[in-house]
Amino acid sequence: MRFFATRFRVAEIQRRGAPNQDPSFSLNLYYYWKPIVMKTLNVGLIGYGFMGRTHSNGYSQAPHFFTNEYRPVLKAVCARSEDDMEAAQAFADQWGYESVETDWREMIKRDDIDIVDICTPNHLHAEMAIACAEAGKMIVCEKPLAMNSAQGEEMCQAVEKAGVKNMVSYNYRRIPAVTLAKQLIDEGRLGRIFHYRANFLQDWTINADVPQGGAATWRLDAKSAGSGVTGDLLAHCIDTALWLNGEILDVSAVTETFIKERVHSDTGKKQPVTIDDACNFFCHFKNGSLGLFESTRYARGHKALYTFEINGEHASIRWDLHDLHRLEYFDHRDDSIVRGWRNVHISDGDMPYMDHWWVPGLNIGYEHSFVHQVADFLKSIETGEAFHPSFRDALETQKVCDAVLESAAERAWKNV
Ligand code: NAI
Ligand code: SOE
Repeated sequence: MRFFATRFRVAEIQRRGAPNQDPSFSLNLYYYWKPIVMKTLNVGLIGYGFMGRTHSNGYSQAPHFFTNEYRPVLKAVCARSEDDMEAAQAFADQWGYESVETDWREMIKRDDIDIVDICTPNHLHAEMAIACAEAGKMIVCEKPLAMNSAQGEEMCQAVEKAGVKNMVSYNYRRIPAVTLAKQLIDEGRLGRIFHYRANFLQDWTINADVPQGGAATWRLDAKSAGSGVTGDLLAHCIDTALWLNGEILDVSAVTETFIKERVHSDTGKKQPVTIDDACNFFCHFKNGSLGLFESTRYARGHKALYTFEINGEHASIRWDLHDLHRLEYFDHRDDSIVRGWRNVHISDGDMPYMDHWWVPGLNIGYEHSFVHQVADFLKSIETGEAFHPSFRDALETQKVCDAVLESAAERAWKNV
């Protein structure tokens, strides 16, 4: 335990400038300091690839910007085996991990590990998470939760039986503009919702020479990924949709695998491709609205175009990951001559998370969603409140993914 100083901004000035002042002239400079007791929580990371980096950055940055009783300590990072020990050590040196393990089973036995963070390919999530729950560790798990919902259910039961805190990294919820969309919907500004439209478009698998399987392209092999764009990309859209617009009742989907055979990295031979390259689906939400979702890795020119639009009786909102600090908003109740779509720049101190960052007008980006995720997780440990999305929440997304894949396979509507 040690004492740390934390900063508090003088409430009114922190948000929109001093009272009775032009809100565009915001100072955001006034702090006072208050000592609080800090406790440490030791993190053990499995998987030091793309997500291993974003999560490590989240743990490092969160205590700089958010006040929590708990401070994460980067205790251990785990290699796949002795073979990649050197790479894991280099990662540990770069990100400040205190130690390196070569077997995740050994790492989770350690008494000095409190949180295990699973950033490995999808087929490893269940085995690792269930073992962590049995070892009494808190768990951060990357999305999608599991390979399918039966496996996801086992994971939920394991964490619930062990009573361990758990979260799934659906980080897009924690981009301030997306969090603001949630706030606007919950305030009833949109009124009755009629349409939810989302897509996630990429183009990195168009080349038929891209192999499947192996360390770099495990996403193209259903054995390690579970599915293609459905679990990899649409899972994000579904998580956001369930959060913003509620339960999905049924789905009608179509999938396509454009390139039927690819060389497998493990065998060096051409093998049938087992994943969906593209997936479109319609759905009914419980609130009566209709949903339309599209995802592909064959949309030339799009690298990670995640967009959604929601149309309500009174207002509509629209968001685009490529312009993530903006939320577009149209309010039918504005009958002035300058009515129209507003393009709201999410940077002011009274917008979600933004009072923790720089000064009004200055953007934050993708990496900050992971910082927010860590900060909110630590806060939920401190307060004892539930964290969302938990494994149980992520299981709902998994069930929709399963129904989508079944619907496409059977060319029929499927209940979730
Ligand atoms: P990656 O391929 O960059 O990294 C995977 C890591 O897992 C590598 O360090 C590899 O060495 C390690 N690994 C593989 N087998 C292992 C084993 N048996 N024991 C220990 N380590 C092992 O993959 P990436 O992109 O980081 O994806 C990891 C997970 O994160 C996936 O579930 C993926 O769906 C998810 N993801 C989520 C994103 C998000 O937006 N929240 C973005 C990208 C990925
Ligand atoms: C795939 O390219 C990928 O990295 C997904 O795995 C992520 O979940 C998504 O956020 C971005 O794209």
